[in-house]
Amino acid sequence: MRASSAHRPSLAVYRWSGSRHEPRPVPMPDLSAPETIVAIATPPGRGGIGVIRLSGPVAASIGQALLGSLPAPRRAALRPFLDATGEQLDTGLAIWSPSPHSFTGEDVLELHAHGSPVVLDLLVEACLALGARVARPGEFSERAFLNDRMDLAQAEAIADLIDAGTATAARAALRSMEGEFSSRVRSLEAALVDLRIHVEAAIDFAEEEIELLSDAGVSGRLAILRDGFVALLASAEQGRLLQEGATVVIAGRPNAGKSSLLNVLAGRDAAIVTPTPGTTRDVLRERIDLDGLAVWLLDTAGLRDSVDPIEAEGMRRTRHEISRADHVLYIVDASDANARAALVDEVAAFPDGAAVTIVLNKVDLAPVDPSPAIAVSALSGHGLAELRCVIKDALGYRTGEEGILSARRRHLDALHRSNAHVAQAVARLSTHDGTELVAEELRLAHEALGEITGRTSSDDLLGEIFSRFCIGK
Ligand SMILES: Nc1nc2c(ncn2[C@@H]2O[C@H](COP(=O)(O)OP(=O)(O)OP(=O)(O)O)[C@@H](O)[C@H]2O)c(=O)[nH]1
Ligand SMILES: [Mg+2]
Repeated sequence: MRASSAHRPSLAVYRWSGSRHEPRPVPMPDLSAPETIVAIATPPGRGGIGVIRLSGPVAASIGQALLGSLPAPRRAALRPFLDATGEQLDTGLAIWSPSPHSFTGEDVLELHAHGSPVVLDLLVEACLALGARVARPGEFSERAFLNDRMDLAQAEAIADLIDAGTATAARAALRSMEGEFSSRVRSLEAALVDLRIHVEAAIDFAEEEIELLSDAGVSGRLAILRDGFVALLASAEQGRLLQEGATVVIAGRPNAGKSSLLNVLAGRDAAIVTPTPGTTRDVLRERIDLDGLAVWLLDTAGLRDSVDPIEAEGMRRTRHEISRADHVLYIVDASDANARAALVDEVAAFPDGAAVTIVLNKVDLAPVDPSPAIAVSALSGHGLAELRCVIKDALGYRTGEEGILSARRRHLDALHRSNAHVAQAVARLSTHDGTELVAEELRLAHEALGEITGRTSSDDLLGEIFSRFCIGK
């Protein structure tokens, strides 16, 4: 078991005494034991069912008090749910999962009550009165990680599955949650460990150092390792894109057809469309599923010289969104010769590094040579399938790939750092820079990889990761 984060003992623990109206306080037996935590695991609001989750050493005594007796392990049992004084609050299913075969690895009790916020709050209060405390966000998953029930990347994948914006993103998160991403990281780690053993051994036999390294085929194995990094980085980049989604801003002059394009791509009448230039003032967001990738499309106020303060504020917001978008579609009215002529200067005024695709709209009115832009008609639907492909390409999203795994920026960062250390090891080996330096690079590469699964992660990082989970997870 890993060292767990700080645990404060609860002030009083109540154990069901047998009398229906007098909970009897009993001293807490083991102050060093983790606290028992409780949370409502289902979303706020009314629903058919609401689930309470309890985990920790006094979950058993709380269960006995609330249910009269504990059900058989891992079997759903229909029970009356009582409060701390023995009064019945509800009837529902109880599932008792004693340690270590539970989600957290601790004793876990789940109560499936009716989804009434009042009843669920009363049940939580009863658990608090009986010695539990309210769980922090992500604390159940944190305990599962600390108790070796899953590694860090798997725990993160649970949060990603819950947050998934498309079915493809959910499937990718599931694969990572089941450990596919971690096992690919571990196989790179295993190859690194193997190499480290040979390199460290060569240091111990300094006279035969060079022969030992070439006998073990160290440089060939380093090359194979680097291929492994390239392949995993490519998968992880796709996984990150799927997990995070992307933001695409639709910008251009007033009346170019930006709102019409948003509506047709979103498949609903989200934005107001009129023939009057300057219709859109606020930024409007619609989420679309682009072959499995969740994309936020932003419709914006048209850009032009204007002294109207409302329009000026709208344009300020447009520029702000352009500056932080993953991609910009710059819409031009193809039937407006002035707009086409001004295009180059307008795009040149974009912030440095902004990725822009020029989209000539209204080609139903004026057939144009689209090169190097793309020609569409929001009205007739011409060119829209191609536009979707252009957006996917621009975002670097490849469809049709089997086995995409979910991943996060933090994973990519660790992979890049580890890969850079391996590259350094290769360089030092080829220049006979000293086997110690090669060994050190490999050690650093190994350490960076370990951050992904949590083998080498600081408490600060863990706190940061789990605090972003939802309550009850
Ligand atoms: N013929 C034709 N008309 C279009 C097309 N796209 C948009 N329009 C028309 O152009 C006018 C302006 O469309 P909007 O979608 O409101 O344009 P916008 O760029 O959002 O305009 P602002 O919000 O004012 O900046 C409307 O009358 C639309 O019906 C198109 O592809 N072909
Ligand atoms: Mg508009």
